[in-house]
Amino acid sequence: MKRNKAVAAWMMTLVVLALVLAGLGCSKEKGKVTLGFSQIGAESEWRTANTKSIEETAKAEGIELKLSDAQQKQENQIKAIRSFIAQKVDVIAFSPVVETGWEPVLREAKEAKIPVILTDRAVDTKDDSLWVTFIGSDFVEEGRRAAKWLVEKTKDRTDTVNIVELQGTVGSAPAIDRKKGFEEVIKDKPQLKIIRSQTGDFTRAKGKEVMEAFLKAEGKNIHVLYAHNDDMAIGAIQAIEEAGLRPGQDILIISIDAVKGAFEAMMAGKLNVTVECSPLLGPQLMSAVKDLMAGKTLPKRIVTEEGIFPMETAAQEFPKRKY
Ligand code: GYE
Repeated sequence: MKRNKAVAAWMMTLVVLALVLAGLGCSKEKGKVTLGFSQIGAESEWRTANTKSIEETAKAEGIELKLSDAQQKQENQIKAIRSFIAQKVDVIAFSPVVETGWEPVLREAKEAKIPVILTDRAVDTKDDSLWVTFIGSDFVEEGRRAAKWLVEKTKDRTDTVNIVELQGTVGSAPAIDRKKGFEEVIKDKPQLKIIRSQTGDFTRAKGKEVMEAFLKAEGKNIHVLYAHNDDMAIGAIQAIEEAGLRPGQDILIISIDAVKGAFEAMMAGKLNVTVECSPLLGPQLMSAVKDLMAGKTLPKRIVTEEGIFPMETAAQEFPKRKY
């Protein structure tokens, strides 16, 4: 009898222990890692693919994502970051629309002891301790790759090659760096000349509008278009066709991103080359978040690997493209 009682007592203890452990498991589930992410907007095919990659990987990794769309406005991003701080998220990540003006809000995050990860675009701050790591592409290198393609393509020409440039968002890292890399390569080639350069804000509509203005001012004088992203190039292609010229032939077109729309334009013979810039940053971001939560130190810079696709390779590469 006594023995039976003792066994029952032991069993009870085990049941209680199991319940407590299960409870602990639940509370861990409730205490899921929370990531506040301030996205720039939905200005391009690239950006849509980037948002999708972040949403899908967060879900797959069991990270609770609070996503906020800033509609291309820095003030909205600052508001979103402040609200993430107030909500006490575990990690903040954001893709800064422009490079400057972030110190005050980043300092607030630091004081709240919330680590900040930069994705896609960099910031220009004196104090590097305000952010943990920057995950994204090397935009200067992308600009260089675009220019090197042009140098090779025009190497037998002796006449002046007039280039018009559609820049990305004013003050943004990719616009500054893609211009810099391109200019660095063409500066030793006096026959390659940028005759007009203006922002098209990374959108199709603006790309078209600005190209129309370039065509009005320069007409057949334009030999090359260098667009800082595919969307602006696609908008410009429309403007060129409406002006009665042949994009890809009368005007050589170089752009950056390598989104599906660019491959379609290349297969139609209207875009000559696109330099790859991958928006699929979700996996690298989520693994950085998990590493941070595990107390690991992250490298200050995580660079995305990418290539370049001339028109001739488009049909073969198109089926493999993921964005
Ligand atoms: O090239 C453009 C997008 O920051 C790399 O932003 C990104 C750029 C991309 O709108 O299409």
